[in-house]
This record gives sequence, structure tokens and C-alpha cells, in this order.
Amino acid sequence: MNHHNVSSVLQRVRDENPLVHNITNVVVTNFTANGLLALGASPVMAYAPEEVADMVRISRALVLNIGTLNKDVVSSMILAGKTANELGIPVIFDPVGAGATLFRTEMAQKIILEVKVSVIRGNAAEVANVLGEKWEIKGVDGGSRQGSNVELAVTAAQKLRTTVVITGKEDVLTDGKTTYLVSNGHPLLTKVTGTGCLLTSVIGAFAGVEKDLLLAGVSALTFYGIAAEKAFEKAGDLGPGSFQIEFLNQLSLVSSEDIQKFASFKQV
Ligand code: ATP
Ligand code: TZP
Ligand code: MG
Ligand code: MG
Repeated sequence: MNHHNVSSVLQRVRDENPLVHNITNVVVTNFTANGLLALGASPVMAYAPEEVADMVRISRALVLNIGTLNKDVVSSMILAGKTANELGIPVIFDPVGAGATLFRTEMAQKIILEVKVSVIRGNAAEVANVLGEKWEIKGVDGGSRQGSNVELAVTAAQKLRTTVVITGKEDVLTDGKTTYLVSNGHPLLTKVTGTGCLLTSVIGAFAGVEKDLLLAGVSALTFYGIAAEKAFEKAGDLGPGSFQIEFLNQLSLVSSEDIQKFASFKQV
């Protein structure tokens, strides 16, 4: 993997404009749709059991996010996920708040048992709780912790047989054998709700055009982090509100050349 092929995936997203089907939470729905549009992908949100299978069939990726889950939505997620599996469409899973309540943990585990998930993206606490380790989590916020999340991500990828992304100050991406660290990003991202959820959907857009999930993931993570760095330069002084709007702008402005110049990732 090099800066050239990492940067080329962004152009393919913009050229191919993949439809990303999101079954997501009520907090981040509008932000996610606008972020995917800014990037150059097409968002759709659809939840009804009567239509999710049909929507998956015309999509390039399916994103499942349990941020404001209930039993009916989980049933729709499993129906949509099974359809995606039959068609070979990548499923990206965000276990928002796993560990905060027993219901959330159990539903997250049920989803990954019944659906073959291509990528799990969460903070460290969420991923640990999905694995059955009981890590403290404050609602949906994982907080920060000393040390690297590499070991946790590798264990999760091997046990769950999927690609795992753990985000934080540094992002870890692994398929259990090969592991990358991405250090682009900005702490202000943690002051805007939904930036983790939108990232999960952005990974969906990249996975929709690139089958190599490590390449798709590193591309998405560097792109997203660089957009945050540029947004901070332009509007960070003004506070999280202006940063959020400028971040949306930067999702449409960051170019393949920017990724070649500013991407910060390494294999570990
Ligand atoms: P949490 O609710 O625990 O913040 P999340 O689901 O919102 O989790 P994050 O881990 O905040 O997800 O990741 C969202 C984006 O923010 C990622 O691109 C990540 O790299 C970035 N990010 C998170 N913390 C930092 C930080 N301290 N410095 C730089 N970038 C960060
Ligand atoms: N509550 C339920 S879902 C949600 C909140 C605050 C949004 C979480 O978004 P993110 O991307 O994990 O910060
Ligand atoms: Mg967050
Ligand atoms: Mg989150």
C-alpha cells in the first residue's frame, strides 16, 4: 500500500458515486446523509422490513448502526444484512454504545452472529464490549485510554473473522494479520456528535468501490482525518459549530493530491 493507491480510491468514489444504504440512528441521520453527499457518494436511509432487502439490492454498501436501536430496527438490520451477504455487498457495522446497556451489547452480538460483517468500526470500549470484555463506556463515548489499541483490534479481527477499525487519537485498522495505524484527524472531531457514525458510513462508500478492505479503510481514514485537519485550520478557532460546517465543506474539497501530500499511515 502506498500514497498513490490510497489516494486513488477517493477519485473512484467520486467517479462511481456509490449508493450507501444506512440503517442508522436518529441523532446522526442528517449529518450522515450530508457527509456522504459532500464526499461524492449517495446516501439512502431505509428501515422498513417491507423494503430493506430491495434497497440493499440497488446499493453498493450497507451500513448498520445501533445508536438508537430497538427490536424492530434490529430485525430490519438482520434482514438487510442477510440480503447483502447473499449478494456479496459489504456490510459495515458500528456498535454504538455497546456495553452501556445489556440490550445494546446483546443486540450487537446478535447482529454479528447472524450477519457476515465486512468491517466493524467503533471506539475501543465498543469493540471490547462486542468481544465480551466488559469495558466501561459513558453512553456512546468511549473516552481515552493510555496505550495502543492494536492488540485489541487484532484479537477482535481474529475472533470475529472480520476487518476491525478502532478509532481514537490514532486509528487502528486490521484484518487480524496485517495492521495499519492512521494518525490523521483532529480532537475537535470528538466535540461534534456523529463524526464516528459518519466515518463508518464513509468507510461504507470506500468499501463500495474497493474490494480490498484494508486499502478501502486506510483511504477512508486518511481522507477523513485530513478533512478534519483542514477544517480546523480554517474554522477551528470559532468552535465546534463552525468546525462541523467547515468539515462538511472539506469532505467535498479534499482531493487525491491532498491525500498524497498529507496522508499519515504506517503498517505495524
Ligand atoms: P467516541 O464517541 O468515543 O468519540 P466515535 O464513535 O465518535 O467515538 P471517534 O473515535 O471519536 O468515534 O472517531 C471519529 C473520528 O475522530 C475518527 O476519524 C478519529 O480518528 C477522530 N478522532 C477521535 N479522537 C481523536 C483525537 N484525540 N485526535 C485526533 N482525531 C481523533
Ligand atoms: N446517542 C445515541 S447515538 C448518538 C448519541 C449521542 C450519536 C453517536 O455518534 P458518534 O459518532 O458515536 O459520536
Ligand atoms: Mg463521538
Ligand atoms: Mg460512535
